[in-house]
Amino acid sequence: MNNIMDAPFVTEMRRTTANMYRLGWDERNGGNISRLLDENEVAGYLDMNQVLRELPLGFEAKPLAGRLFIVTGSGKYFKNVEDDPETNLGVIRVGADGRTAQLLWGYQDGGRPTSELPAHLMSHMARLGVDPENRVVMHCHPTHTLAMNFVHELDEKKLTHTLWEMCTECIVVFPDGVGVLPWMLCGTNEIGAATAEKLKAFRLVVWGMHGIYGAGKTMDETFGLIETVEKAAQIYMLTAHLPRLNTIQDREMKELAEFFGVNYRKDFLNL
Ligand code: 2HA
Ligand code: ZN
Repeated sequence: MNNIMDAPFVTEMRRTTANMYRLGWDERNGGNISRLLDENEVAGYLDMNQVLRELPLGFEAKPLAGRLFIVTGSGKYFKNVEDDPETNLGVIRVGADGRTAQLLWGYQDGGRPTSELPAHLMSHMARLGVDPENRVVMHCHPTHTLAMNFVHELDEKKLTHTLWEMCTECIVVFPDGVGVLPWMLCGTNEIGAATAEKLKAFRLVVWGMHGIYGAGKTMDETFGLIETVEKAAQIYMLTAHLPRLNTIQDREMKELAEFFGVNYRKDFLNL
């Protein structure tokens, strides 16, 4: 058996959480990541018959029965993942009944998966329905995106439009736009279901006055989506209080989307 510390999926989680921590997106225990693992990625690193613990999910995820995920731990700090992945991360398999998580590795201090596991697993189910290649769900608290939530209308069309206006490439990176949920209690099945519903139409969902969710095929795609929103929000926050002399026009955004061949939310432009 190979050492799981050398597994690419562990290295990727260590690097990504460290990167997000240093960007200031994941203070204290803020943020969580889950990545769906293919069985052949895990084979060779883990004995699939050795279940360390069984944890109740508190909801049903039957379509994910048997699927494997690497997930950040509840209450754990992104700051600490790099140095101690075995305490701060876990590999779980969804049980045959869809109601339990079987721990195969990690959470070695007796911990459990993120409190946002309902939002993560429901989001995986929703995204897989739209894109069978979706693998990653990521949540964090990026500073400027959050700041923008307090001074900009939390309306999907208006928020997406403002973000698209802030960087030339935004409409190309997230042509599907950004979904928005109002402030809701986090860690619940309700916010999980609401997030998953939004992720059927968007790969990005803002949780009003809390943070953001991203979903994608790879860690890079998902990180890149959130990074691009955060960059646009930063430009917005640097300029919102100043007179606006120039702006990218809607016809120019249309030109960009058409040139790069992306399927964009035409109803989010005012043409
Ligand atoms: O896990 O970010 O939304 C910490 C959070 C909850
Ligand atoms: Zn959060």
